[in-house]
Amino acid sequence: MQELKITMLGASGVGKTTLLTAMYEQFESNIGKTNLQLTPDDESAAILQDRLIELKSLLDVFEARGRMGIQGTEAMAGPESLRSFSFGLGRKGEVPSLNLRFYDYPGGYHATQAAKEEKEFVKTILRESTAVLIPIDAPSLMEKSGKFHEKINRPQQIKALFNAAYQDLDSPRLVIFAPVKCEKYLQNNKTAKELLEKVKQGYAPLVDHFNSPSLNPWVANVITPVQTVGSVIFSRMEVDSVNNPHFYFRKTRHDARYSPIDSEQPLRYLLRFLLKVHLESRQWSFFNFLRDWFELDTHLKKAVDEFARGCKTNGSFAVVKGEKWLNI
Ligand SMILES: Nc1nc2c(ncn2[C@@H]2O[C@H](COP(=O)(O)OP(=O)(O)OP(=O)(O)O)[C@@H](O)[C@H]2O)c(=O)[nH]1
Ligand SMILES: [Mg+2]
Repeated sequence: MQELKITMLGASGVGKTTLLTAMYEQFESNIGKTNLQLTPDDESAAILQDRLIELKSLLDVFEARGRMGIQGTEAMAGPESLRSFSFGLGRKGEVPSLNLRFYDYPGGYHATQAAKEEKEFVKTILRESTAVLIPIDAPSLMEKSGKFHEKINRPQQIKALFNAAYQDLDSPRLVIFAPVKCEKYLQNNKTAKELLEKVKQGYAPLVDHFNSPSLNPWVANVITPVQTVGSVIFSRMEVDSVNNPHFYFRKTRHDARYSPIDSEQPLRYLLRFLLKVHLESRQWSFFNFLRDWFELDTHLKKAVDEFARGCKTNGSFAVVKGEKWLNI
């Protein structure tokens, strides 16, 4: 089966694994309403299901501690042993015809002190991925005038990675900024717009880089906030004696349940992008698989089109650049 790679990109603790888990959970309920079907392989399902149980149970113990904690991602035997998560995508009731492989690595891999092979690993998957999903810790960006944005989200490290990985690009790529832990800011339109502006400001050097002559033709960049928990909102930040921020959250209600919102939006944008790339019908070897995928099955193409038309563009959602790769 043809395969497409997607990488989660971000510093340790920003929420890569939590976002992937929320996406997994919502694929079922949301994509299920369409004529598409996304089926995880057994091992991916087992691991994500464990993360999901962990997330849900954390919500129960949450009130006592005011914060949640799921395990950081680890690869015991080095990058090569790292798990990826695979989902078959196809028409409902049919054998999946395309494989989406998500890479979720430990954020420490691109920290200054990371081993060379770890840094190389991230660079390679970044280069090979059709789409990149960057979870952004929203409170760091929004609270105390964004004072902790650099420290928590590491935008400069991310820019350096793109610098190294996106050289001599000759086909399109999709970069998705996904603010998470953002429930508080999406309660009204004013703060939602503010979040949008802060994301643009906080990643302006990276977007400038995407606008450079060699990358500008190829990079599409969107912002899709995802409420990965839904029922937990930021309440306050404390800064300790060594200037490390600690974030405290609260449940919206005592009996609030895990209820992620918009976690299928990145996938809608990805499919929209794939459809558009296909419609351009230029011959990029990187996208050869699309021809078979779409052309052999017009019903699938229609289903993708319908799903892709559900991309949100209001509030904090926006296409930052590369609109031409998303106009369908
Ligand atoms: N309140 C709240 N906490 C979150 C949210 N997303 C993640 N967290 C918490 O933030 C912490 C880090 O999340 P992870 O998903 O493990 O982060 P990661 O980017 O995978 O981190 P590494 O695996 O170390 O690279 C966990 O303790 C989560 O429970 C969110 O949307 N809301
Ligand atoms: Mg992780």
